[in-house]
Amino acid sequence: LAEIAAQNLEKLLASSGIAWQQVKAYSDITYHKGEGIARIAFNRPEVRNAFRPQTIDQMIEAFRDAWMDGSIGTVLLTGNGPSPKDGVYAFCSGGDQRVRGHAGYVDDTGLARLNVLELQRIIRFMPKVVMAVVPGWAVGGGHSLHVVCDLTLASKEHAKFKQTDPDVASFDAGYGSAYLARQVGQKRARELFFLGKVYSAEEAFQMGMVNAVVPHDELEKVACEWAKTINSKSPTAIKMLKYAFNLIDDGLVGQQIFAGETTRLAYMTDEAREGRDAFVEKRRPEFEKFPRWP
Ligand code: S0N
Repeated sequence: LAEIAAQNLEKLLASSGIAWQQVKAYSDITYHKGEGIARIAFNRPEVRNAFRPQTIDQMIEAFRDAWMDGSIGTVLLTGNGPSPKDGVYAFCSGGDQRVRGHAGYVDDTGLARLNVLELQRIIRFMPKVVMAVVPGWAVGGGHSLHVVCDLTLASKEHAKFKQTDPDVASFDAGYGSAYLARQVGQKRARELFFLGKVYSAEEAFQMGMVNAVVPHDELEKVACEWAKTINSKSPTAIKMLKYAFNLIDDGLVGQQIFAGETTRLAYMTDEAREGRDAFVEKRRPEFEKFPRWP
């Protein structure tokens, strides 16, 4: 099975047309970079790419690396596959129910965790575009991850969207539900969670939670084309737009992030240099030299 999974991955990576370089070998994910794009993928296709605490720890490490790497403009979040057992594709089927304890998902040390929420915040707050590339099932916490991504591309033939949270007595009461309602409207979001129906890529597109439906064999290629287009644009403009889109839903944290970046831009002005230099040189700052822009 491991050999089949490895062959599937090789085929998948080749289909993008990018000469990917593996960044680091992990047990539960794969992480590659190429041409300004980071590709981070769940790699447990035999369980529909369900995540356990270490899966998310590895994701967080990869995402933080992509965040800090100035050569990376766009991150693709996807799920490797298909399953070597039955040929079914998955983006992610949410928390691994086999390691769920009384207070979260239990890691190797016995600690119960909900660290997927930290991953959601990284996707939301990082200054780069994160695109969910959905080749198959996006379910439960996996569905919420696609919701929190900036963009979603879905396989025409195999992508399926479903919210099972209430079936297993868990609930993402943050971005997974409330922000989903921003995307698809209150009635549709409530339907998704209250009924737990399965939606095709086309239905998800019609609802407004998928940007494009792509023939399965072209999914990785199209995702990389979109990423290259995004990467060709002004990084500052893209970053500020992402934070502007986030701001209204993220309250004071959204304001803090947007404002922090305006501070960075202000630091780059002569006016800010004058403030710093005057302090260091123990003199009065000559702010009168600078215009009050209308
Ligand atoms: C994905 C589904 C619909 C696919 O159905 P299909 O194709 O019929 O496959 P199956 O035969 O069901 O599955 C194949 C094998 O994969 C295993 N498997 C699938 N999903 C999981 C999973 N999530 N955990 C563990 N194993 C999984 C199957 O058991 C099967 O294995 P074998 O071959 O050994 O029999 C279907 O599989 C499905 O419905 N899966 C479960 C989806 C689900 O309920 N996920 C959990 C939902 N909840 C969360 O994700 C919560 C996330 C979270 O952490 C959180 C976040 C914010 C706030 C709170 C929480 C919180 O947890 O409380």
